[in-house]
Amino acid sequence: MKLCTVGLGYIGLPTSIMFASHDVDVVGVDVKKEAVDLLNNGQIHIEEPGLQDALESVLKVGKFKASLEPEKADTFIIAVPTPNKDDEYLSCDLSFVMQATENIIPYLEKGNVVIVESTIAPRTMDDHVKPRLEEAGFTIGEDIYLVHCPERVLPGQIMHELIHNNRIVGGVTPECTEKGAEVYQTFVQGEIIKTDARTAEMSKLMENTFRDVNIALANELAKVCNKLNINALEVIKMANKHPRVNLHTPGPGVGGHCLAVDPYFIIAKAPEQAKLISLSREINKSMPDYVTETAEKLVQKNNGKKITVFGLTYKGNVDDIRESPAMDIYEKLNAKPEYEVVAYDPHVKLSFVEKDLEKALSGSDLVLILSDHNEFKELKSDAFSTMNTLQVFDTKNVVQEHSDEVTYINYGNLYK
Ligand code: SAJ
Repeated sequence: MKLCTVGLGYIGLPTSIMFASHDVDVVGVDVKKEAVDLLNNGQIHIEEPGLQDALESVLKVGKFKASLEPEKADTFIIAVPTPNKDDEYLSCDLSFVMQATENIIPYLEKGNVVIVESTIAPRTMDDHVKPRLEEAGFTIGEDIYLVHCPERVLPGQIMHELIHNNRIVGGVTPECTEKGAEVYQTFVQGEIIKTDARTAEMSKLMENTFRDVNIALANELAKVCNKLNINALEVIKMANKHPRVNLHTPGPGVGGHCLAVDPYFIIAKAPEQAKLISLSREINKSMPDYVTETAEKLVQKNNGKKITVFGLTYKGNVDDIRESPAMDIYEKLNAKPEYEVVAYDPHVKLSFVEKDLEKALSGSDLVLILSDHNEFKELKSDAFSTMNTLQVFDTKNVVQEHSDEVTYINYGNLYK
C-alpha cells in the first residue's frame, strides 16, 4: 500500500511513521518547509516519546519521506488542524480540511480511500467533504471510499495508543467503512469498530466533551469545598471508592487542542440543546482567573514580589502550550507590574523561560505549579531552600515529598 498523509503535526506525523514502520510506503505532506526539511534530515519537530527513534528507523529503510506536495497513492489521510472559528459559538473552522481536500483532488484515482482523521463538527463528512468530491466527479462508495476515522490518542502516549486503542471507522457508505477498516488493520491491535461517518464524528466529540464536563464538575467541587472549608482532594478520594463514581481531578483549567476546543463544535451546531456542555466550558475557563487571584493572595500575605511559575504546558510531560491555562495564568501575572514573574519549564524552549532551576527559585515568594511534569513530582524540599518565602501552590497536587519547612498549598487545604 502507498499512503499520502496531509498534515505532519501531533497526529499526522506519528500516524505516518506508524504506517511506514508496518511496511507501507508513506509520503507525508506539510505546508511548513522547515518541518519537511527537518524530517527528511531525521529530526522530529514535536516532542513525543518514541517518535524520534521510529522516524530514524523508517528513514533508514526508505519507507517514509516528507514533502510539500501530495503524490498519487492508494490511501490519503487528512490530519490537519480544525481550530475554533472566531464567531459567536466558536464553531469548527473547516478551512484546513477543505484546503487539504482540494490539494489531493488532482492526485485521486478510482479505488482510492480518503480518510479524514481531523476532529470535525457533526455532519462535516456528509455536508462538506462528500459534496466537494462529488463535484470533482467521483461517486462516493464506488470510485472513492470516504471515511472519518477520528484520532483518539493521548499526547505523551501516542505511539502506544495508536496500536492498542480501539479505532472508530465511520464510512460515508457501508462500502467506505469496509475499505477504511482494511487500512487500519495494518497496525491496529485494538478493536476496529465500524459505523457511519456521522456517528463517528459525534462519538469523538462526545469523548472529549465527557472529559471536559467531568473536569468542570471537579473544578466546581474545588471551589465549593474551598468556600465551605472542606478538603476537596479527600472528598474526591472518598467518593471514588464508590463503584460507579469517578470524579476527575481539579486543576488550573483545561487546555490543549482537544478538550478546550471540541465541545464548541457541538455547542455551535445545537446551542439551545447543549446547555451543560456550554456551562462546563465556562467553569473550566474561569479557573485561570481563580488560580491567578489565589496566587496573588498568597504572595501578598507575605508582602512578596517574586512568583516562580512551574510549567507552561497544558499538561505534564509534553511541550504543547496550545490553549494552555498555565500560559494564560503566567501572562495574567506577568502583566501586573507589582510582581516579578519567572517561568520555569524543562519541556518548553521559549526565550523567556528560565533554564536554570536555582535562578528561577532564588528569592521567590511563591512556586506556582501549573503542569504535572515528572520533574516536579520528584522535587525534594531542599530545592526550595533559596526561596524568600517557602511556599508552593501546587494546582496539580504533583509534588510527592512534603517537609515542614515548606508550606504546600493545594485544592485540599487552600481554605486553611
Ligand atoms: N485535566 C484536568 N483534570 C483531569 C484530567 C485532565 O484538569 O482530571 C486537564 C489536563 O491538565 C489538560 C486537559 O484536561 O489541561 C486535557 O488533558 P487530557 O489528558 O484529558 O487530554 P488531551 O487533551 O491530552 O487528549 C484528549 C484525549 N481524550 C480523552 O481522553 C477522551 C485523547 O484520547 C484524544 O485523542 C485527544 O484529546 C484528542 O486529540 O482529541
